[in-house]
Amino acid sequence: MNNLLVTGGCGFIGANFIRYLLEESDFKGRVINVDKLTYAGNPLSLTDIEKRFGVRYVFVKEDICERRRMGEVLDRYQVDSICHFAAESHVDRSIASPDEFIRTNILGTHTLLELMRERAKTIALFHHISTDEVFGSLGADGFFTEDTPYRPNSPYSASKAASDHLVRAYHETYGLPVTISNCSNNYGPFQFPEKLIPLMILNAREGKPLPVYGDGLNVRDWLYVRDHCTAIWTIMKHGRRGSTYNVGGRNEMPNLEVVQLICGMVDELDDRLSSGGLRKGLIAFVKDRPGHDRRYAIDCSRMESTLGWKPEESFESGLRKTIRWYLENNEWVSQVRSGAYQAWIQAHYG
Ligand code: NAD
Ligand code: TDX
Repeated sequence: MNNLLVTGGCGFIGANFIRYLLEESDFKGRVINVDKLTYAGNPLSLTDIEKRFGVRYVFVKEDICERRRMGEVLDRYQVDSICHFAAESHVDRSIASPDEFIRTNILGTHTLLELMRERAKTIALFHHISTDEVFGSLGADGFFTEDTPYRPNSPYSASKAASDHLVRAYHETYGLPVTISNCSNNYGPFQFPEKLIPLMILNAREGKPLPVYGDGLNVRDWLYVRDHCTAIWTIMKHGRRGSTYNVGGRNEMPNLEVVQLICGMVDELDDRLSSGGLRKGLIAFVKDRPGHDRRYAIDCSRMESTLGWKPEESFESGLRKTIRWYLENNEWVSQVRSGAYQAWIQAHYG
């Protein structure tokens, strides 16, 4: 892997992955980051990387659905491996307007696979980043394994499921060297504050209401983003081509408990509210998300037993690091919350 194309590298996980690759891993090559810079893409997440890593980091603003121009990028930079993050990623947005999810997540992935098929001799790996949401919702017991049948419930998860199927099919039909990972909910630095954890941290800091959907008892498994990055790199290096791997944090928790933990930590790390009250008084139960999956839980024993990977961060330590990061990075926060995000919030929530 000398010239690695990372799609969606200005998003949350992609930016963390590029940082991990260049700053911490044994990767010695060049990263070519292709990102369309939607509302969720923020080059500010990588400005220091651009300065510090010079020729080892290239940024190209491009849409993965643009087949001709993406082909030129692959050829110009002699891309020999691909790690594919680019996607529309927020479930609530997919419910409000699914079109871009179908376009980027399905057609965009298909475009990349076709370009790789044309360059089968030069591109040695396509790693596809997917989600546990493709498996649908669990009851009180059990875990998703790599063999759990797909049963996506939102336009987002249906679009990710379709992309997973395409990647697998291109391996079976054309023999393309692919790997797929399905991971649980990530959290950590650089996450756009529409997702539960950063939204709650920032609202709590600012004394704004903390909107908990439904009864707050929906369960998610939380994976610290750096643990996800080590898992991806391990799969890319050692994963069996044609295989899928479930990646989870072994940190299941109901949403309400997550929000209460955040309230307690923000009370501890930041000044008290001007009213002197505790942040958990800001919790507000709001109308539930349509089709809201009740519980996700990942069995990541394939990662552990065949690749020797396991998550390092506990939820308590990861959450504390994440809260500190959001409290200390005001410039990033104010930039990503301006413009398009605000316009969407206004249009969506009134
Ligand atoms: P994100 O929304 O933060 O970032 C997505 C990035 O993709 C943005 O930088 C955006 O500009 C870019 N992008 C969108 N459309 C594009 C297009 N047409 N062409 C080029 N770039 C485009 O998402 P994330 O949370 O970093 O998620 C990354 C991947 O991981 C996604 O595939 C997502 O489905 C998957 N995933 C995320 C989570 C999570 O908890 N965040 C969990 C499981 C799987
Ligand atoms: O304001 C909120 N209140 C609330 O109760 C928000 C934004 C969310 N929630 C709930 C809904 C979910 O049960 O919190 C849980 C987490 O919600 P999100 O952060 O929107 O994540 P989720 O829908 O679980 O999906 C995430 O994990 C899997 C990512 O957004 C996906 O890209 C990924 O595939």
